[in-house]
Amino acid sequence: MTDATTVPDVGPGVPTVPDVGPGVPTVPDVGPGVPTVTHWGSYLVRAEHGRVVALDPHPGDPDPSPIGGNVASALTSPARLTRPLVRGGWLEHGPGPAGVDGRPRRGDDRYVPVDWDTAASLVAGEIRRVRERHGNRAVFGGSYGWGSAGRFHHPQSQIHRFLNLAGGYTRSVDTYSSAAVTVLLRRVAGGWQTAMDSTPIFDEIAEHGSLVVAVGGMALRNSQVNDGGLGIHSSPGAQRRLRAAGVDVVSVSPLRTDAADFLDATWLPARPGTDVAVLLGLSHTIVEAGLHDRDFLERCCVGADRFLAYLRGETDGVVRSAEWAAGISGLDAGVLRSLAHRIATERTVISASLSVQRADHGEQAPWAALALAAVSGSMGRPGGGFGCGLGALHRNGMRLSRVPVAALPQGVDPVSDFIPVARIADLLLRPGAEFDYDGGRYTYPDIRLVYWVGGNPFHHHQDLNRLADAWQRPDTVVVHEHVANALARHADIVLPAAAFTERTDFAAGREDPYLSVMTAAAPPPGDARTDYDILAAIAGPLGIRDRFTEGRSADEWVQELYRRTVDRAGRLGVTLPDWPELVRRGGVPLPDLDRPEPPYAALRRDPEAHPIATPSGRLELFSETIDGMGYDDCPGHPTWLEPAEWLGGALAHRFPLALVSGQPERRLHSQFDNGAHSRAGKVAGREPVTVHPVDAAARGIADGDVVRLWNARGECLAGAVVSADIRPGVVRLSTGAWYDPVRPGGLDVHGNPNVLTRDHGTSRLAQGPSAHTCLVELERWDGPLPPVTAFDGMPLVEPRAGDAAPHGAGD
Ligand SMILES: Nc1nc2c(c(=O)[nH]1)N[C@H]1C(S)=C(S)[C@@H](COP(=O)(O)OP(=O)(O)OC[C@H]3O[C@@H](n4cnc5c(=O)[nH]c(N)nc54)[C@H](O)[C@@H]3O)O[C@H]1N2
Ligand SMILES: Nc1nc2c(c(=O)[nH]1)N[C@H]1C(S)=C(S)[C@@H](COP(=O)(O)OP(=O)(O)OC[C@H]3O[C@@H](n4cnc5c(=O)[nH]c(N)nc54)[C@H](O)[C@@H]3O)O[C@H]1N2
Ligand SMILES: [Mo]
Repeated sequence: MTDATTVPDVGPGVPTVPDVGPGVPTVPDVGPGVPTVTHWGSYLVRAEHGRVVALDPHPGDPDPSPIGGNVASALTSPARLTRPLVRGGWLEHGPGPAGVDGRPRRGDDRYVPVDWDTAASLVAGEIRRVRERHGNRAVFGGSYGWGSAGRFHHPQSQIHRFLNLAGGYTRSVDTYSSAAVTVLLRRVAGGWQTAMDSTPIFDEIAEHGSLVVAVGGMALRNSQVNDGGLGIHSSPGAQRRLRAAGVDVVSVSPLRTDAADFLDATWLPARPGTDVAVLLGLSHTIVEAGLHDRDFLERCCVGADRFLAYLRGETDGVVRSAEWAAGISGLDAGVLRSLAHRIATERTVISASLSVQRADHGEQAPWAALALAAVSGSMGRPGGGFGCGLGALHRNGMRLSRVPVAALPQGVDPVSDFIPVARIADLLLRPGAEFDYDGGRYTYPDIRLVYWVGGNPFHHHQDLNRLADAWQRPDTVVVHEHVANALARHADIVLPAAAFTERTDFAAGREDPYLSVMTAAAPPPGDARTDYDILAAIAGPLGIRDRFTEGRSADEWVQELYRRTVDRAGRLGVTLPDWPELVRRGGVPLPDLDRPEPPYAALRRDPEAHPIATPSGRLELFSETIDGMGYDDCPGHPTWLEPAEWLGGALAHRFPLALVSGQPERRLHSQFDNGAHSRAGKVAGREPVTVHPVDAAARGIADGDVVRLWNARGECLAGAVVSADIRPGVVRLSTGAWYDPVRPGGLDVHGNPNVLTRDHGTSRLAQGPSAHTCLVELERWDGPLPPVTAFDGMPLVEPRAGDAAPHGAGD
């Protein structure tokens, strides 16, 4: 049964040729298809016999992402969810903690198909039971994750709107991407947006700049991706222009491939986790030579005196010199000294990627980078200054559209409880315990119901074995998913969600400003429905259907949100076509509107007239506010604090390799890992792990071998790629391989790095995730090879001969 509102009505007149404006081919040399937008680019979707068969790149995209090659194969694979499922143990025993009192564990159980009426009334009944017995704060609807592009079908907006109407929920704040730097910048630099608005774009750097120091690199593979949608991939071209203009790039990173080949970057492979020392050493060298920007430090910053005293060792006798930094980072002191001289004498961007703050004391690296930029003389000048995650996503370094695009209103959450996003396992394991966050002290509520739509904690969270234990605690876990991934396999009620190729919507690629329609290309398979239709069905028995839908079908909502977008754009003097015309054209470019002066440039020009949103109105190199919180893991100025695990620490004797687990080249996070393009990158069917030849030889490992990585938290298999493009002593295993343990808590046979990473907040300030602080050991795996079962689909309860169908089953 397919719900009527999700049957695509692409209608006559839907163009297969998007109008992308002058300068690009108007006739695609690909087969017919309907336009869509993903987080990794725009495509034309081709379908045959009601099934998506291919995503062809947007004809105007000069550097299309091959990630689109995952979609068709993944959505038609055996892992695709096509009917509602309920976990056997939950059906048999009812709601309650799993893995105790003879109840099977979540993640180690089988599933029973049910019909939609049964599924919807089970979910509605649980929401009612939990809120009546325990209050709405016992519902966790954090639901962190990327979901898919689309202004209306955005899964987070859908679930948050629904749960707010259902009385509220405990939510999560900040992101896995940037928690530490976001909370820090709010306190010391006027906030994330202010820093982003002050980060020069590549073309300005090409025009005015001469040096980019990219701490954590700016991997081209990461600029394939943009949150919310992407028009065409214009970042690679902009990075090429930067190089052609003669700008030099220095990449401080354990991986050579963290800067594009064509940038010809100088590679400084520091030990992971030592960036703060490197940045302090550079600042000290500049100050010692008297080359620091006294004027900017005095007029536009507060606390420079405290920071400089720390650099000089006036408080503790430790001089943060280039030699000191070299001893910690493994870089050469002479190289650091000459780099410092260039930074102080040339127009420079000091960029901190997001990876360096996804680490123990992750607040310190971006703060030290900001301080170096303030010292350097380039802050607030064209083509220079602080680079907030330059190149980490497609938009970072590109000009963003300022045309406002409407979103689905989420309403207001009547519940005040929240967690910092990466404290999910603590929340479930320690109800009633207190936690610190950004100067406040809060309590974890007792969660009974977890409801997840459009994110994958069994991908994104650290220490998955700990999460899997924590996940047994609630009474009920409800999940909407496309596919039988580890999240679905750890849920009680699994509701099959339509994918973006199966629903109509619109989205805007904000970086190469382009607003596009997303036309449904195929109906959802089997009983799959849009998240909206699923939630509307559950809203019925809860008595909130009318308020949830406001009487609109999905397609009516899409057109309403587009109408609001047209209105908002009109108020800025921008005329957008009406919906039928947008559909006819496929998409429209958005014009570039006037921009205010970058906030740090305005600050430099006149700090009295243009203060930033800090207590002092200035950049804070010493923050009285943070200092006043009294956190020993986040002092009042940028400080080198030894990470809990690093190559210079005691644990390195037992686990001598640093693990970096950054973003995967062949997919977005865990999405479509079962797709063709992602699978083509596996080695012996496992996620590839990059190992330096010296480390491989010492362990008898050859390219292509299956290896085992382990530490005290967990173990996994992976496929060795032996390469000199990595610093010796470091291994790299990207995120996103679907978690596939042989038994609960046991060996993950597929290569998910999060069985190894640590689940600790960056500090009490931001409580961000600290995945990059991780030591491991490695060996060749000579044992029998356990098969990868991650892509096989949901384990179903086999109906025994003579059994009646389970209650409500049948399609
Ligand atoms: N070790 C380590 N871990 C990390 C990181 C790291 O660097 N190292 N990086 C972190 C970062 S930066 C991030 S942002 C997170 C990402 O973590 P997530 O955003 O949670 O990862 P995704 O795999 O994108 O999860 C999205 C899920 O939503 C599902 N989905 C997509 N569209 C829809 C939809 O329309 N409806 C429904 N119901 N479901 C949908 C997909 O199938 C997928 O399972 O990971 C974090 N984890
Ligand atoms: N293809 C693809 N692109 C993506 C994504 C994806 O899933 N796939 N995800 C997107 C998302 S959600 C985000 S938030 C951004 C993330 O953007 P980033 O956080 O910048 O990206 P990462 O890949 O996590 O890390 C970049 C590099 O940092 C290096 N690194 C790790 N630890 C250290 C360290 O201690 N010091 C230094 N100097 N370097 C270190 C690693 O070599 C790694 O390759 O990427 C986005 N881009
Ligand atoms: Mo992210």
